[in-house]
Amino acid sequence: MDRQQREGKLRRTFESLGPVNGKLSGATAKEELVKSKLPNAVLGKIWKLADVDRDGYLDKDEFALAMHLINVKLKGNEIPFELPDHLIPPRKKDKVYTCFWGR
Ligand SMILES: [Ca+2]
Repeated sequence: MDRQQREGKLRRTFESLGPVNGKLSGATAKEELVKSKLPNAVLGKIWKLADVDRDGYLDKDEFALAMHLINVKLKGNEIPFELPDHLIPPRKKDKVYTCFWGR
């Protein structure tokens, strides 16, 4: 699959889960995440990294990020402890910044 096909598939998956106001609730997103068969502890970690703005919902960017992190793990690589800069959705950068300062 090339990049465009991957993004198309991701978008269809996201839409098929029935986002409300462009966001998936934690419970809805979890249904998709558990399909990866990764342990809950790992999924929890993925969730924390993917919900960049910590609002308890995954929008399309965050969902894409969660799926990416799942792939990283499924390929046998470790999930980063903190999100590397290049993985942060551009539209979320200011929010991440706020989170870091708010710790
Ligand atoms: Ca979020």
